[in-house]
Amino acid sequence: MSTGAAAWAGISAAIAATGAGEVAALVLAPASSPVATIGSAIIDLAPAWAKDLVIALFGTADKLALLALIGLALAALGAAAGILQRARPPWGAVLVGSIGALGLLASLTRDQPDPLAAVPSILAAATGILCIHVFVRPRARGGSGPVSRRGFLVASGSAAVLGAAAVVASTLGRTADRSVRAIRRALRLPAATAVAAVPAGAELAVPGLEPVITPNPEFYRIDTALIVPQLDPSEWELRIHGLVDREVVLTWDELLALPLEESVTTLSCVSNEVGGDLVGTAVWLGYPIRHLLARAGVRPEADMVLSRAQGGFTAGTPLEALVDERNAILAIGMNGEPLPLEHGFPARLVVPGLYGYVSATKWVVELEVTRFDRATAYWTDRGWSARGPIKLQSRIDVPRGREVPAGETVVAGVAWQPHVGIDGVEVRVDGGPWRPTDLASAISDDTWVQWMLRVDLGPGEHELTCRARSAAGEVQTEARSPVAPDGATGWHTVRVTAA
Ligand SMILES: Nc1nc2c(c(=O)[nH]1)N[C@H]1C(S)=C(S)[C@@H](COP(=O)(O)O)O[C@H]1N2
Ligand SMILES: [Mo]
Repeated sequence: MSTGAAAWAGISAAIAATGAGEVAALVLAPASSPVATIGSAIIDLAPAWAKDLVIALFGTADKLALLALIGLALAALGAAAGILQRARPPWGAVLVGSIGALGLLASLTRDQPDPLAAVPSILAAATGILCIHVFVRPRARGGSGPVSRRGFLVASGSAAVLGAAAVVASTLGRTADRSVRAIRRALRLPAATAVAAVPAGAELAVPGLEPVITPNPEFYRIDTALIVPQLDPSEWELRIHGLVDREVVLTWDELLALPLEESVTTLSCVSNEVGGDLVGTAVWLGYPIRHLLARAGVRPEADMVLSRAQGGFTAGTPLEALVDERNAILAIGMNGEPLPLEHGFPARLVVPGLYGYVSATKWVVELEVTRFDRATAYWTDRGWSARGPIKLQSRIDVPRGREVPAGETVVAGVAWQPHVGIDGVEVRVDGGPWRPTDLASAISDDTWVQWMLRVDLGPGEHELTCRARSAAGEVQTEARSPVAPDGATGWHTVRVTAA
C-alpha cells in the first residue's frame, strides 16, 4: 500500500468517524456534537486577538469558517493517522483514539455536561479506530494482504460516502424544523401596553442607505454559540439572585402576563470596525429590568449584574444602566416577532448605550446581582474592558460603489451613540471644510439617525469623510483606536471616482 493510499484510508476513517459521532449526537443530545463541542472549546479557549482576527476576516460567517477549519484539521489528522498506521502500527489508531479522547474531554467539560454527551465521541473514536485498522495495511506485512486493492477502494470509499452523508444528514436534521422552532412559530406575542412610534421622517428615501429599522434576517449576529441553544419557553425560567433581599424566579407565563413595552434600541458589537456593519436597530418588546430587580430588592453594596445565558456566556452590566430611566429590558420580541432563535429566543437583555458583550445576553436564564470587584464575565476574562459604553460613531452607506457619475451626488449614512443621542453629522470632501448634513428625525436618543448631504463631485478621485456630534456636545474623534479592548474610534472615509 502506498503512502497516498494510507493517507486516503486515514481520511476516509476520519470522515466515517465524524459521521458516526454526529449522527449519535443528533439522536442523543444535539449539544453533544463532537465537532461543535470541539469548536465551542476552541472558541472559549481562543485569545481575544484571535476572535478579532476571525471576525475581521469572516464577519458573521465566523462560525462557518471555524467549522471548515475543523473539517480540514480532521482530514489532515486522518491522513497523518493513516500514514502513521502504515509505518508504525498501532500508532495511527492511537492518534485517532487521542482525537476522540480530546472530543470526550471537551464534551465533559462543557457548561452543563450531560452524561450522554460522552457517547458520540466514544462512538466516533471506535469507528475511526476500526476503519484505520481494517483499511490500512501496515508496511511490515508486505504488499499483499487480506484486502484486495479493489476491496480497499470499495470499503474506504463507502466509509467516506456514508460518513459524509451522515454529517450532512445530521446537520440538516439539526437545523430542520425542530420542536423549538415550531413552538416559536406558533407563538403569539401579547400586545404591548406602550407602543413604539417611529416618526415618519426617520427614514430618508436614499437608495442604498441602511433602513432605520433593521429587518430580522439582516440583523447582525455575534455570539459564541456554535449550536443555537434550543430553549423551550415552557421550561424557561429567569432566576434573579445574589446580592438581593429575596430570590426571584420568573417563568415564561409570568413574563407574558406582565405589562410589556415596546422600545426602539440600536445594538452594536464592540468588534464593529469603523465603517462596519455589526450594528442594527430593532423594535424590541420586553419588560423593564428595573422592575424585576426591584422585586428582588437589590442590596446597596451591589454595582453589577452578571447575566448568564444557557450555554455559559456571561455579561457584566453596571447596575445603574439597568435601574436608571433608560429602556433596559428583558426582551421577548424583535420587530413584531418572537425573538429569532439566533437572537436569543425566548428571552434576552437589551440595554441602550452598552456594547452587546457587556449587556445583551441572549438565551438569558440568570441575573446574579453582584459587584465588579467580585465577578468577571466571558469577554472581560479574555482581556476586554469591564465597562463597555458604546462610542460615538458614524458611517457612510452611500455611495456604495467605487464609481459615481460626476456632478451632484448624494452622500448618506447613519450615526449613533445610543442613550446619548446624535445632534449632527458633518461631511468633508477631499479634506475640505466640514459641511453640516440633513439629519432624519431621530426615533429617540437610543437609536441611530440617518443623515444625507448633496455634494458636487468633479471628475476624478474623491475622499468622503463623516463625523458625528453627540447630543452631549462631543465631536467624534479622528483618533483611530482598535476594537479591543473597548471599541473602535476614528472617522469613516470612503474613496470614490467620479466619471
Ligand atoms: N448568550 C450569548 N449572548 C450574547 C453573546 C454571546 O456570545 N452569547 N454575544 C453578545 C455580543 S458580543 C453581542 S454584540 C450581541 C449581539 O446580539 P445579536 O446577535 O442579536 O446582534 O449579543 C450579545 N449576547
Ligand atoms: Mo459583540
